[in-house]
Amino acid sequence: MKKIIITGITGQDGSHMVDYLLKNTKHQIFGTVRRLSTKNHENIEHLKNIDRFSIIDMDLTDPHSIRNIILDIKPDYFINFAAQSFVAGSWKYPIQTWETDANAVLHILESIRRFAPDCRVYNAGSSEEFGEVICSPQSEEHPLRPQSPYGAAKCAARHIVRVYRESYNLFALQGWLFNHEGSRRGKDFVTRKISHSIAKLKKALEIDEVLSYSNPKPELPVLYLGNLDAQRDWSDAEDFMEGVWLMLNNKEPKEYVLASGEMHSVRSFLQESLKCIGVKYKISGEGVDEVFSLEDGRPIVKVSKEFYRLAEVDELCGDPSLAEEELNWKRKFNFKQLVSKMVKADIEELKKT
Ligand code: NAP
Ligand code: F7E
Repeated sequence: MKKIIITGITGQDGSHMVDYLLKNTKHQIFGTVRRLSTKNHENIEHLKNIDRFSIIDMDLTDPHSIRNIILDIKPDYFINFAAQSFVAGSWKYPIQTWETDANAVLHILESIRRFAPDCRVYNAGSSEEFGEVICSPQSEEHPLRPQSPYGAAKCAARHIVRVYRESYNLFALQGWLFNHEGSRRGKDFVTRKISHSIAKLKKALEIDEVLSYSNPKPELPVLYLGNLDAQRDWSDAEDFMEGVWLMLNNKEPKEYVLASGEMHSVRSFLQESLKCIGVKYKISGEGVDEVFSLEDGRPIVKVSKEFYRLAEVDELCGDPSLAEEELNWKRKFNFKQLVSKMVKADIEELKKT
């Protein structure tokens, strides 16, 4: 039985990776969490009392805690999903972003080199490393031109992973993953922010119908968003876990792009979500004055400057053809299926409250 350490299991990818590996391998899995004042274990609640799975403590900002888990467990695989992953937050917390997304990767590599040199290491890379792109779609050959402290930290991690791979012959790699989403996504990220708000709107409209006699009609919850014209290459998070595992079990430590190859705007994600609940709306105004309202005039979506970025990456669109050809990696969900899956999951979640 091999031993796998996965960091960041309270987050989206870490929790899905635990599920994927429990289902598709017989290995022993150790998932790391850090201490928070208030526990946030919703994504791993279902994993209690599973023999092959244990939770261990590790904080990326404490090199001793990284060293100790590697020394104690001597893993065969180390999958590092833990990070300060919110791009917008990386301007507010640049040092913390650098500590967790760049420096911690060096601490991981140093401990792996010394205490578990045969371990296969995956570090989570990002399309944000391509940043201000020079051509589209972006393949593995595209230069690194990050536009945020987050993107720059992921680039630094990429370089140190390569240096350790080449200097010490480690099986260490960092895939380029474009945006991937789902019902375990944090609610600050735009897709989940939308799907959760649309589910809340549906619930409010159901109550509204019961109170149809009330005059004036009650206000509805308003969703505030930033740049509606921003575009991303969005996929389903569960589809990507298989791609990461295929990279880790390849014959050589080669780095691949995982993406859908399609771009969609925040506006189209929003409109597709509204379609899922069958609500009729009209749009007025432009830019920061744009408003989505019901036919009776009540606003449901407004734009706020608060959610605009200091620098936007305009044209991230990945080319997954190398991963499809060489790893035989396939996606199951397209854009419309992803939106519908997320909105449905949030509607179900709200029914429980
Ligand atoms: P996520 O949901 O934000 O999860 C991040 C995880 O990192 C959480 O479990 C968090 O723990 C943990 N973490 C943060 N700071 C830590 C620290 N100092 N010590 C230990 N753990 C810490 O992110 P995700 O979407 O799953 O992404 C996984 C990885 O892929 C990240 O490295 C991200 O940058 C990268 N990535 C994601 C995407 C995407 O579209 N999802 C695309 C490209 C790359 P807490 O719960 O305690 O905060
Ligand atoms: O923003 C626009 C915003 O925060 C997507 C992380 O997983 O993927 C993720 O980073 C777009 C941006 O994700 C709002 O300006 C508009 O253009 O959901 P996001 P992200 O920045 O793409 C990459 C690949 C990672 O590596 C990261 O870890 O949506 N946008 N209005 C908004 N964004 C947010 N958050 N909130 C808004 O209200």
